[in-house]
Amino acid sequence: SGRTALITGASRGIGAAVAKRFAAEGAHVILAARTVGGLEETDDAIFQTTGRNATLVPLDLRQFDKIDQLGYSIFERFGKLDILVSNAGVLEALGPVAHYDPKLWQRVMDVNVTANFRLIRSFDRLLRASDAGRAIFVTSGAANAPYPYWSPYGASKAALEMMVKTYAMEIASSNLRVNLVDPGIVATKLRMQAFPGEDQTKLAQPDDVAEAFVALAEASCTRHGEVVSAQG
Ligand code: NJP
Repeated sequence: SGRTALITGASRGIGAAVAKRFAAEGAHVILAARTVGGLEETDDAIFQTTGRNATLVPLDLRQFDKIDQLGYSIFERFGKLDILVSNAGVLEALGPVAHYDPKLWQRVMDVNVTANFRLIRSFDRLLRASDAGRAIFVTSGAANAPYPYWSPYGASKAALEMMVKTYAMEIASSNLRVNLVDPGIVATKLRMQAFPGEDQTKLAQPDDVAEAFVALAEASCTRHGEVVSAQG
């Protein structure tokens, strides 16, 4: 409570659920995504339960200089960042590697890998300025097992995991704790894109996986450089 948390991909799905949980725990939440309407929906839900508003940041994470600008504005307003939840991610179309659309490939890499690098680069100092900084990234089982037609997604999450684990080692002596969450299968737009006919009511819902993020953000949490499964 009383902490400031930036959550990317907070316009819907897992990011929206995590933002609501953090706000309910007393954090001031900064919500980033492209879709203004989605950010406003998340903010409305937060206001309903807490009587407080979030800070909304409409932003395309592929515009990397906007990430730097967000870092500057958070520095100017808060002087530090306590919690980063880098949740935004894309799957794009499924298809065989040999025929995959290079534009879509680049989009997946930009959002799932390079934007995360730029977030680390822009927010490292701000997170270390917190007494108990926490950075949480979102990976996938696809980082560790090849699924036919999922190559850019799997490759991007594997790259993300290696980058984040490397970062965790480099900053091990600081107060900042860095981890990844593997959410498992969750009923969201991304999941629906991959499995259009699926009955999403039978799946875990975004609210069900938010607890893992809350646990990793606790000031008492000592986990570092780990991949934590949100569904056990
Ligand atoms: O997906 P979805 P999830 N700039 O599509 C945002 C991982 N995961 O909640 O920009 C800024 O509902 C987008 O916002 P908008 C997955 O890889 C999931 O399932 O408005 N933001 C939206 O808020 C991802 O890392 C499952 O379109 C951008 C959010 O990202 C994380 O969970 C399984 C953006 C995506 O919401 C959340 O995904 C798994 C951009 N350029 C891992 N592009 C699962 N659902 O089963 C996208 O293993 N966003």
